Formats: sequence, structure tokens, C-alpha cells
Amino acid sequence: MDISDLILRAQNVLRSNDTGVFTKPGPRQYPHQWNWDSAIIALGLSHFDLPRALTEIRSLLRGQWGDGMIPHVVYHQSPSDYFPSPAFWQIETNPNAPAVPTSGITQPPVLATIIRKIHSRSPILNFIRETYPALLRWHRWLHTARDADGSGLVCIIHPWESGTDDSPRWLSAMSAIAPPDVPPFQRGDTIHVSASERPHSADYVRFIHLIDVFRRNRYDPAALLSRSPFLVQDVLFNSILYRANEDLRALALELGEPTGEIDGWLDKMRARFDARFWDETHGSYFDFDLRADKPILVNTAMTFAPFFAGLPDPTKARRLIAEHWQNPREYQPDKNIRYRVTTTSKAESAWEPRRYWRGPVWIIFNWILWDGLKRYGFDDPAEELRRDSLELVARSGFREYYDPRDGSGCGSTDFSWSAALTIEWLAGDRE
Ligand code: 9WN
Repeated sequence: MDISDLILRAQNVLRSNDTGVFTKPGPRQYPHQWNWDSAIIALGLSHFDLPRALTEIRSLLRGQWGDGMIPHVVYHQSPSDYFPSPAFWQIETNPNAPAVPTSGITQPPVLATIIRKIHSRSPILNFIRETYPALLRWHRWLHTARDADGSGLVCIIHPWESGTDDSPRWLSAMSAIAPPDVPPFQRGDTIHVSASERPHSADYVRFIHLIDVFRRNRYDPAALLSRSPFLVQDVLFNSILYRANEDLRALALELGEPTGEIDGWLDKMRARFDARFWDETHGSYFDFDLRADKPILVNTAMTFAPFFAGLPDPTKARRLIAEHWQNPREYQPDKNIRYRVTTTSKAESAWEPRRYWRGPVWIIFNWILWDGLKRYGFDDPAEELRRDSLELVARSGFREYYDPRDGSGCGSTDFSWSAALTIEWLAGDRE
């Protein structure tokens, strides 16, 4: 593999998706600014254009709502053929909506972690001073507007908030929703990508139904907690938030800001995390469906996400690796599956190797897991993820996701965070 050439190609993807104000996740499929994509993109940009990386974050923060929420999409430029359009969200019904058009839901809060990572290589103390209040307000919003049961763990109200939109772990909660009156709409996500790689229409109808419920409730957080038909505590989202709280705390210390509030969030989350998510019988972490009041016993690679937060104790960590990571029926590659890590276990009935979050390899998740495994000193599994990810981008280009059987690319081409994380990994080789 020619490292310099791969870095150059990755930089070109970020440059070509750059609108000047924000970077599109994918050139045609995703023409607006997405929350967690932008954070990851900034990480990649920071290696070769730090000012542009900081602009990326500032642009995202322009979408912050008055109550602190950082939305999942900011529509700096429209129109486009992406659905839902800004008009569909009707966020102006909420007094906290910002001036720039946005969606009305959020996404996994990786931003504090990314800012700390950038700062650890290229000190940006003034930028941290500038953005810390916005980060703190977002985390505070998550810990209030999204703490449905007072446990300190937060919930999501839409599969899009999970970032793993059509993961089979949402199937039971989604099938319990019978959308009676979905407003008229035209899907835009199958214009540029084959429908066979996108969510099934039964799920998509429910995605839209949920938005309709939210807009009819004017995005009032208390109303959404009590009325959203989808209300789930997500292992991945909570792991990312826990880690982001640790990183926010580190930033607070550098600024000389008090940390008591953040310490409180961390203590509460740590005290409740395993009791809520760990299943001793299966040796797995499972999401929890608050509407059905039961765990969601679906085997996906999100069971490994708590490594990112440093939350599994050594016994649980060993079980996750021995019983799942190395299990040939679940995540261990075999004669059919060549690449790590399939986002859904091969053993799941909903497993589909080319459909969105139903099985393909995603570079973002490989990176989150790589970081978590390194944290535990599981260097060999971490290296497998890094090696496979780099092999995938080198052979199939910077795609949105990959078929774990042969490594062929799926979804959007020229995908920004696949490029950004390639730069991040390879920069480590050069340092
Ligand atoms: C809906 C932009 C986003 C990612 C998500 C991914 C996908 C959107 C879509 O694309 O979701 O938010 O239209 O499918 O699932 O993680 O942030 O790349």
C-alpha cells in the first residue's frame, strides 16, 4: 500500500466534498452537514488544514438550538434532492430553533472527544475556550431533555439519532409502531444508491411517521419523551456520551472551569450502565426499549461499543472478546466473511451483508472500536480492525460501507468520514 498516495486521495475526497462552509458526508447522497460526520471530518482535516477543521466545527455549532441541542443535520444550503428537506421538519414551530434551518433531532455526541483529540496534537486552547460553553450546553441538554427515567442514561427518540439507522436492534420497537397517517413524501435516498443497500420501506415509513409526531408536538422535549412511540436507551449512544463527558471534563480542567456537574453525569452513568445494559447470560451489552420496558436481545457489534467508554470491567471485557469477537458463528471472519467487523452478527436472522446497518463494515464503527480496544490493551483485535479498514479503502475506495464477504463498496462513493479516518490512522504511522 502506498501510504502517501492513499493520504493524498483521502485529502482529495475531503477537498472535493468541501462547500467552503461545511463538508458534505457524500457528494450526492448527503449534500448537507451532518453532526457526527462533521466531527470526524474535522479530525481528518486537522492533519492538513487546521483552520478549515475549526471552521467545520464552528459551522456545525451554528445549528445549535437555544436549549442546547446540536441537531443531526444543518441545512446551510438548500434546495437539494435530499429528503427530508428543511421545510419538512417545520422546526420554526419551536421557539428554540436556530436561524439556520436544521433537523429536529440529534446524533451521537462525539464532538468533545474529537476536539480533545485534535488539541492533544495541535494545541487549540483559544478554540476550546470559544466552543466549551456550546459543548457543555449540549451535554446538559442530553442529560436533562433525554434522561427519561432519571437514571443518568440518555435515550433516543428516532433511529436516525443512533447513527446506525436501520440496525436490526430497532426492528421490534419499529414494528410496534403502526403509522396510521404518514404525510405524503418521496424518498430521496434511493436516487443515488441502490434500494437494495438502503433501509426497507416498512422502516422508512416509520422514520417519517416519527418526524411527523415530533413536528406535531413542536419538538417540545417533555412532550417528545412522553409521546414518542420510539424511546430507547442505546448502548452505542451512551458509550459515546460517557466518553465525551470524560473528554469534556479534561477540557474543563484545562480551562480552569468547574467539573462538578460533569463528574455528576459520569458517576451516575457509571453506576447504572451495567445494570441497564449488561446481560450476564449472553455475556453481551443490549439496548433497552423503554416503551416495551425490556432489553432488545439482538446481537450486533454495538455490544463492543462500551470499550470506547472504558466501561466493561476486565471479566466482561474478556467475555466480549472470547465469546463474541472470536466466535466463528458471530464476528470471527471465516471462509465467507473476510473483513472485520460486521455491524450485525452473522447469526442474526436480520443479517444482510450489503444493506446499510444490517451487516456491512463501516469505517466509523471500526475506528470507534479500534480506539476502545486499544484503551483495553487488546492490541491484536485493534490491529485487525485498522488493517482491514485500510485494506478496504485502498482496494474499493472511500465508500460509505463495505460488503464484509468480498470487500466491495456499498452506499455513497467518496465518503468523507472514511477518508478522514484513513488520514487519522495513517498520520499515526508517520508520527
Ligand atoms: C440519516 C450521513 C448520515 C450518517 C448516519 C447514516 C446516514 C442518514 C440517511 O447518513 O443517515 O441521518 O439519510 O441515511 O446512517 O450515521 O451520519 O453520513
